[in-house]
Amino acid sequence: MSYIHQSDPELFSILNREIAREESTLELIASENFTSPAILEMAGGVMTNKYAEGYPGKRYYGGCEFVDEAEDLARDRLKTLFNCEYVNVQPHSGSQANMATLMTFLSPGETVMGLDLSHGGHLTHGSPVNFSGKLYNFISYRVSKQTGRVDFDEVYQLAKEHKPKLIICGGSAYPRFIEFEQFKDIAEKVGAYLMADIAHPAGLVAAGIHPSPMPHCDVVTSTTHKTLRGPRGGIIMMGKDFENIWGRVAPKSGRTKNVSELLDSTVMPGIQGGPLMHIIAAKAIAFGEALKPAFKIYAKNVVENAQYMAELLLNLDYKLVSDGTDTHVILIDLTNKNITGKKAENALGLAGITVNKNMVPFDEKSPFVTSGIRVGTPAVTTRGMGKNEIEKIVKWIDKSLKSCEDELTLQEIKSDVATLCDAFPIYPHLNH
Ligand code: DSN
Repeated sequence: MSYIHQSDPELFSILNREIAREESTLELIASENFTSPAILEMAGGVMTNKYAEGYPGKRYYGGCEFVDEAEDLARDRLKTLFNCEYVNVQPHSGSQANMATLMTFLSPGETVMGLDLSHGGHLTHGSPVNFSGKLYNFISYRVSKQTGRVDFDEVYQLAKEHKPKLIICGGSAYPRFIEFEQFKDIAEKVGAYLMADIAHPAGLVAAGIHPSPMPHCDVVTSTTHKTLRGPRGGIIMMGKDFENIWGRVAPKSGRTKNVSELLDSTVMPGIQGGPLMHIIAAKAIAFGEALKPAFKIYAKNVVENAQYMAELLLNLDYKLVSDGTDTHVILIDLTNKNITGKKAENALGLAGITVNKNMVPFDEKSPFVTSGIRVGTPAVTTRGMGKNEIEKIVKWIDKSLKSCEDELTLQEIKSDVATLCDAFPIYPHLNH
């Protein structure tokens, strides 16, 4: 008998409807995934009760001996996973990880470069409605209209002109490998720090399928819940010789700190208080899972599924930004199909296929309408789906978009989707 059922039937019903939704629909949002039952259990466990401001061995509260062990394990595993020497596993989210990093390396008003949100970047890479765009002087670079890939001529021109103190590479809707080496070359030429946000491909990096940022970037941030398949959260990492950049990050006042101490103190007490110890322990489980050989196979399957999906979509005359993908992300420009991203998201939702509308580079529509949708394969691959299922999914996507006004057809597809999903259960132990 569920405790929630007994104490709060209203929330029990909501929870069960969400379980049923996740089980019976196809999750194609590129940033979502399904954690293992072990991660779910830890994230819902008693460590949520513990206050542990500070870091292992240096807390402001008593009773931290066991959460210290969990955080130490998370840190050690993360260092092994990404081959890095500094990690901070406390950021509550990717945005917090980015905020702490920007606040460590920059003073308000300083110049930074990041990929334009409408070209695949992220809110925290300088959007004017976000803290990043409000606190810093962000200069956005874009992708090339011809290739859909970062326009490095433009990046270099802008970097020479604006002399940023830091350049961010990475984003949320960039289907190709992040070109760390090319960014490093430009950052070095203009004397900028290089920060990579690998929130999207982190699991692929961990598995060695995507190049690693560590040899090229001064600092790396990520989330833990996308391709990395952990609980919802953020992390910050630095590679091997990070203390060499100390001196360039001197705080304006206060006692001298090296860059790792500065990053730690920007996370806590700078922007956060008590860490989410249940989530940090769940991150430790996720990093342990990602270190196992099975995770490499999973990550390889994610990319193979995405590349097969891209090939099938191209055969059906869908226009893909950059003409394909190296990763788990496909960005579909629907302009030639005469349907907006908003309408496509709605139609696919009615057919049991969850995606998000997304701006495409040089989009003429607003972010609330958009000309595209972003799809991704991490979640369906976690369910065990492969090429056969990808073929069905692409046919359903195409049929749904062609029948976007025909509710009956969308209902029929939804029922076929549910039948397929039944054969690939996610959490058989959960009631719904
Ligand atoms: N919202 C995330 C995504 O969907 O990619 C990025 O933070």
